[in-house]
Amino acid sequence: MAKTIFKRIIDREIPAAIVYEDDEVLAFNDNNPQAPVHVLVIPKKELPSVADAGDDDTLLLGKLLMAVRNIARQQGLENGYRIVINTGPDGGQTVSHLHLHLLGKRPLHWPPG
Ligand code: DGP
Repeated sequence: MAKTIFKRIIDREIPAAIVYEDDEVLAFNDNNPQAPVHVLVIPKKELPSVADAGDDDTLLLGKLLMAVRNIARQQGLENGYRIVINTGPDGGQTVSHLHLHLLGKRPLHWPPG
């Protein structure tokens, strides 16, 4: 199966503006930002979506959320932010590698479209 664009970023085959990295998590700026801060936080593990997560991914999912918290602090989002996980076609997911959107530095409307 062909690599996703995010796997290619993990493998450093294409560039990205990386803001955080550890053994299991990578975070980089979205290339089509919807807010002044728009970071994508992904597992290095090739997990297509939350819908594909298994019980053995519980700790990883927690690490992704804690990475978002730390990056939000690093990015100065004291006034709040939004975390979005688009999942599947109806969820608007376009890249089949789990990713958390971290959006901030502007007021965000609700409900989303
Ligand atoms: P989603 O619709 O939830 O699957 O969001 C995918 C996001 O990925 C979208 O906001 C644009 C971003 N994106 C797609 N390709 C690239 C890329 O090559 N580099 C970066 N930095 N972001 C990408």
